Amino acid sequence: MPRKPLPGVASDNYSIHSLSKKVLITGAGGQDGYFLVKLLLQRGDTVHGLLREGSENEIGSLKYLGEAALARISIHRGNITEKWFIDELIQRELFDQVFHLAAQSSVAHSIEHPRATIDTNVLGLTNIATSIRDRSPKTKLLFTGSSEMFGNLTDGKQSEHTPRHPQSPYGLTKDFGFQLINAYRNHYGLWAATAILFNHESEFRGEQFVTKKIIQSVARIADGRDEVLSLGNIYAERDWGYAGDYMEGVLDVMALKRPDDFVFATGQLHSVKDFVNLAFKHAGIKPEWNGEGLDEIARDRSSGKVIVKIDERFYRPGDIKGTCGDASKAKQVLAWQAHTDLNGIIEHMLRHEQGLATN
Ligand code: GDR
Repeated sequence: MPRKPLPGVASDNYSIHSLSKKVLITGAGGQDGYFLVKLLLQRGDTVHGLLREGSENEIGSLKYLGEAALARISIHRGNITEKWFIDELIQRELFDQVFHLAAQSSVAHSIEHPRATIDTNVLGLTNIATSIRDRSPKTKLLFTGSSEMFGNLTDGKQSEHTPRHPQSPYGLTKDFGFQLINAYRNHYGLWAATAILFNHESEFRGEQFVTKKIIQSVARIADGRDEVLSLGNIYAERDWGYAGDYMEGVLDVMALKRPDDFVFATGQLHSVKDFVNLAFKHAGIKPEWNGEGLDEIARDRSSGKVIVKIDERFYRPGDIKGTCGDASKAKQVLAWQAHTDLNGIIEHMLRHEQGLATN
């Protein structure tokens, strides 16, 4: 299917996606992989997915695509930290486009395991970019960066020009990636771009992230089960968007003739507590909050049961207090916008969770 012409894009920097492309998605089994693979298959591309070695029967979120779609994907298994493996794959397949999504993506995990995070995120990207440079220089490379590279929100929203002050090992690896992509673009002429993604959620979100954790508990509480949702800093604020919207933006970046970096965000700031309240509201439960700090709790107003408590173990050293993105460049150049607001995100997530429970 040909891509829509984009109203805001200067025509000399936009290539109509009329010919089928041969595309590799690393980390295809994750949340973002699901949406990206779906969009690429709809476009008629030849899709290759790279999944982590060692989980041979696991295809992650791809299982939700269904049999017919799955039959159209070529799955490769391997480790992005193995240079020989990446070299061989890139040289043999000569992809038109590589979307590098594979990463250790949990900030909390990166604090506990900085070395493993650096291995996967830094070595992995370096291997892929260097293999493309040396063995398939016409391949376009898109790296999914992160708002974590900015660190805390100071004044104004964070854009492509905001100074970067990463706080976590994960944020440092994403800052490294952003700079490496720039260096390879400027020094070696590679088509290489970073999509700087703010928090993006969906029904396929991993359980280690706060939104999924909240939705799973809310669904169980709504189902009448005895459950208390334990959280860390509920006053942390994030700019939460819908992963499906962000992957559409990522495709728009890849369609540009000249590479460039773009922020994808909603520009709306909400606290973890706001998310909790909204999720309960969607499930028909009214939380009543009392107490402060580690003693803060929420009770179900109708049953009186404690449904939320604070647990020190979920606090992070150096947590980012707030991030909020300015996606006006993506709006202007790519005619991109986030269609799904926080209510829409919660609806998608809760419906999926409640559906799983009844299956
Ligand atoms: P984040 O996402 O670190 O922003 O990174 P996460 O959902 O893990 O945390 C968001 C905020 O919630 C607070 N929080 C908790 N977080 C978790 N996971 N579990 C809890 O119990 C809890 N209680 C409070 C956190 O302290 C934090 O402030 C995400 C990832 O997707 C990255 O890969 C991505 O790059 C960035 O978003 C943009």
